[in-house]
Amino acid sequence: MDNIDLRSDTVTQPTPAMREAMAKAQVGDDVLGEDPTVNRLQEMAAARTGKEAGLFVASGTMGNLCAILVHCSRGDEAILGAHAHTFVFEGGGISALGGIHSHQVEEQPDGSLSIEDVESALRPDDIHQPPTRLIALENTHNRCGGTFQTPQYTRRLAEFAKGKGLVVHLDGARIFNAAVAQGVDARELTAPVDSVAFCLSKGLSAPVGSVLCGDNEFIKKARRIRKQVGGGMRQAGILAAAGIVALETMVDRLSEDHQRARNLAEGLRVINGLVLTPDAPATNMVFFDLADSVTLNAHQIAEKLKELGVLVGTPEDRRFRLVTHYWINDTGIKKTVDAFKEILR
Ligand code: TLP
Repeated sequence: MDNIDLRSDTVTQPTPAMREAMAKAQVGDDVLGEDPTVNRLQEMAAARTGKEAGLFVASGTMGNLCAILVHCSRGDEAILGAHAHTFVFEGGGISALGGIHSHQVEEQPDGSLSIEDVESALRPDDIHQPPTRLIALENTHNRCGGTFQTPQYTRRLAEFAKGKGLVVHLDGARIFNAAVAQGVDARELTAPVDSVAFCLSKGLSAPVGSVLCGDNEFIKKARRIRKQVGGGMRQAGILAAAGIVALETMVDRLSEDHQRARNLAEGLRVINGLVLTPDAPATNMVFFDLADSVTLNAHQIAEKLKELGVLVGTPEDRRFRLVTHYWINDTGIKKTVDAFKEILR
């Protein structure tokens, strides 16, 4: 029996259509800019984000790293959410490789950074302090619960940043989840910012890769940095081909994952011992906690779930994260709820 794997949408396997496109992909040396499939994916990505150009990178982490290294010099300060993926889960790459100082601002419940909080984090023109250069957003916001921010907020924040001479980078790993959940075009969430990195290998199910998008000048510099960090790939069209199928066929269906996440939350909410917030999940992530009355911790419960064929994420000792995606169907949702019921009964 195949496991029901809700640990992340990163576990998604390529679809048969992707495998076919990969097998047939026309390729060339992408370091020389000669891979027609990579070039096509980059053009599509730029069009879908309302940017001049795109750059295919190996991962979301590499996309964020290249972007922030382009925007900031050594000693500059980047304002990041205190729970931002770039701050918590990217190995401190911007500091290790770019000497970039980071300044944390606590997120609002929807994952946004309030403009007031950002304003009070700005550094004065004082030789003792690192100069503020960049604000990074994350949409959807992973650790805030897969929450999304609106086009209106994104525009306001970007206008504020512009007025202060700052740039905005968006970690849009799941930007299409954010767009589909709100019924807006992704461009409305990406056009206001200076750069955006989105992932092909999460809910869109491609096996590898992200695309970093921005203006021509930015992408030219990002290409150089991608090479410096060892991300210049050669016949990468094999991978980009799956990314094209992902963009063409996997975006609109994300609403199915969001519906299943709501169904999953509904099923889990009524189980004694699990504590879910009253709000329905915003996109494809369901976070919840264990009630004090439960003696097992989340890791022990995860082990028992595994024996029943259900894999879940345990970001904290008493906290779970379950992520729906293309390979999770209604039966999987039901089996997951039943497995929790059996363990907690
Ligand atoms: N997130 C992964 C893990 O690293 C936690 C996951 O399972 O959710 N930005 C955001 C918002 C992300 O959630 C992730 C991956 C990344 C960037 C990094 O992407 P990759 O893994 O491609 O480097």
